[in-house]
Amino acid sequence: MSQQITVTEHLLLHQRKNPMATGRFTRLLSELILSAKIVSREVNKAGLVDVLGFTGDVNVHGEEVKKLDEYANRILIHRMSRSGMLCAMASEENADMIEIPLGLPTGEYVLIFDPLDGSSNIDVNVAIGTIFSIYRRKSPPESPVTPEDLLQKGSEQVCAGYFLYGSSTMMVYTTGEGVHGFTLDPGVGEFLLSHPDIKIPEQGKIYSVNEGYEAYWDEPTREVVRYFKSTTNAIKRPFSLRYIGSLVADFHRNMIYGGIFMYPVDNRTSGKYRPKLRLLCEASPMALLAEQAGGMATDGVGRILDIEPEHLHQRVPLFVGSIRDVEMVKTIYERARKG
Ligand code: P6P
Repeated sequence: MSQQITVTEHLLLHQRKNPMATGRFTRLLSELILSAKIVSREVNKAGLVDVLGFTGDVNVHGEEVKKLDEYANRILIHRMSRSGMLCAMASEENADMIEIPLGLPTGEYVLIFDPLDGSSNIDVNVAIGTIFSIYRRKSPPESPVTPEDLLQKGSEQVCAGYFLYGSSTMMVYTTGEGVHGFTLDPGVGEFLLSHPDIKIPEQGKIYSVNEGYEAYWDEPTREVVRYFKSTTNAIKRPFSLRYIGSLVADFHRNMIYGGIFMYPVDNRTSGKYRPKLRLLCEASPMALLAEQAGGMATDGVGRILDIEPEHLHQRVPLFVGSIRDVEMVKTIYERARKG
């Protein structure tokens, strides 16, 4: 019989190995897992109940909020507020920091999340996901939470991961000791260890970028993408293009198969070159996972995990995946900067 290890058992194992780890962190992740199970249940029947479609509201980024987005956000805020482990939260769907309601117990952690990333795919049954990032607060306990508690660089994360609502529901996470994947067994309602110690192949064969925006890219970005389509690249043949339009799904594929996911700056919305993906709730957690799995993540210049956030919804360019491919991207941009 295969060794069925649940996330909780895996966490306890981690806790025993890391004397600094406390049961409080395990409790925090257990609450997050319960939230994801509730979201997964709704995502898996989205086609059956009136959860589809737009709420008519827009989020802080001016994007239409679909009911499932809103539902997932509400579930996470409600449950995690009651975990007793957090002093504050931030969500991709909320403009400002989310405080823990008065009267509820608080703790030393900060949770930042994208409740349902890839939501534009909800109505067409394409895999979507929840991305999470956990920090320790910087300010003294019992004192008011400060912006610095949330605006921490990615290398300060104590945990990062995602839930992928696809052909099966998966949880992939790291606490700095490798990356481990669990698959939900709906029969018993447990996430069971299915992908221990995930490692991204050093050299990929897949590139993932929205080629439809080529007209809006700067020349160095066009050169980067040409590299992956050429016959003179590291594998001496064009990479395969795979683009789902759901970061968690594209990223997860590259974690398993290898490859590079790219979201460069483009000038399609304002005439100025701007990034789209958010640093705190998308790029930083994915960057920690990638590095822990032997990969790399850059904004085209430096390490994503070294970026000091200036505001909650800061956006960055993201190139993440197989280390050789990401290093080539940095080389091409550096060559362009030197002229
Ligand atoms: P585009 C989803 O909205 C998201 O934030 C990521 O999940 C995804 O990788 C990206 O945007 C897709 O953006 O502009 O290609 O549709």
